[in-house]
Amino acid sequence: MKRIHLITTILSTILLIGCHNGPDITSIGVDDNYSVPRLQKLSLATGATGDSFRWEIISENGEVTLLSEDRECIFVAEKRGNYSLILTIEDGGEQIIQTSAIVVLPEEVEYKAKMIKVLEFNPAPGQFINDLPEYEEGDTKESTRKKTEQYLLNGSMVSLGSFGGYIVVGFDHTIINRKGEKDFFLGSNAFTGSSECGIVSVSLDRNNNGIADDEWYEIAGSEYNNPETIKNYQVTYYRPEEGKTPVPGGSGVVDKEYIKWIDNLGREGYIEQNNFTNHSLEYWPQWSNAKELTFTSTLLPENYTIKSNGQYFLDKYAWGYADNYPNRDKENNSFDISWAVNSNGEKVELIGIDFIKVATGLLQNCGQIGETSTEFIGAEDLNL
Ligand SMILES: [Ca+2]
Ligand SMILES: [Ca+2]
Ligand SMILES: [Ca+2]
Repeated sequence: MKRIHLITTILSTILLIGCHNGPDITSIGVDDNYSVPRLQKLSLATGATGDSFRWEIISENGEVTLLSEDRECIFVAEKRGNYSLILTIEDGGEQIIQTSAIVVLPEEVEYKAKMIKVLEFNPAPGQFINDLPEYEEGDTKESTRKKTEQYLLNGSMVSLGSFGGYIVVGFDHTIINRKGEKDFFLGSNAFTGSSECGIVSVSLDRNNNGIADDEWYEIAGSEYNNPETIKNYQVTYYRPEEGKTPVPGGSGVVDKEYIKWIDNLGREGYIEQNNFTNHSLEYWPQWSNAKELTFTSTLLPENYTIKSNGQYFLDKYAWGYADNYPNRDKENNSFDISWAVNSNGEKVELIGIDFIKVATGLLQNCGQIGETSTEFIGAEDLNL
């Protein structure tokens, strides 16, 4: 049936090209032939006028997939082979059908399943900032980004600091969204009682410029519709004055009024400073001259309880967060691209993704163990 559809389509194309009453087909802007390596994107757009657009791809075995109903279309294939791309334009009752042949080639250099780059490292203040990665005199934002990348490529961990601090990572190929399957894995240092949940977002490099300047889609995890979850939550942190007088707190808390923050709901508070672990006592990113730092993300409800022995227990959320389950639990650290939603909370079906962002999703102090911060140890494509 699908093959018959293809033949019919090709016949209609020939018929329509022979027809001179329809829209101006010279402005379609789509070629007859393309070739592209597998897991690399082909970005197409038509300049033709029309009331509606429909881009469909037909694989060698006749499987038809709708790619787009806009002027633009992104095609990326997991497997090498021959594909037919059908663009159908309706304009004032007329129909144009353009068929392109796409040859998908094997890659020249074998792809890596693991992330290969850090595009951005922008942590919020926290006890492991300046330690993970380690700050050295003269470091800048850019040298810190490179250092962060090196840490992760060597299998070391980095810390995103308090609420909103984030990292953006990329790959040497597009991660395909396999239907009904999880697509990528994120590593962390979570263990039972130490779930420091990070909000995960994904992005497709639609303009194909290698930069994460495209729309972000949040992975709508188990708490996305929890009424206590706050979307578009914004916090500004204020750099502590040099030589500030500490205000001692409880056990292990050196300064309970260390780094002031104000949120977009009119609330304020402090990140406490502690001496529980052998970390730098500087919480502010030392490579930054900024007097204040503002972060926006989704805020999850506080997840700690205090046990009878006084220890803080940071309970896990069900699914869909980074730094939530121990790394050995591969299933619960794996994410389906189809969980992504747009800024209106509507589900989106992405063909694949190029960038992953992880941001600390909690804002809380936990006594002697200090503020909650998401840690990150790399990302991996599960479909390669
Ligand atoms: Ca999937
Ligand atoms: Ca881009
Ligand atoms: Ca952690």
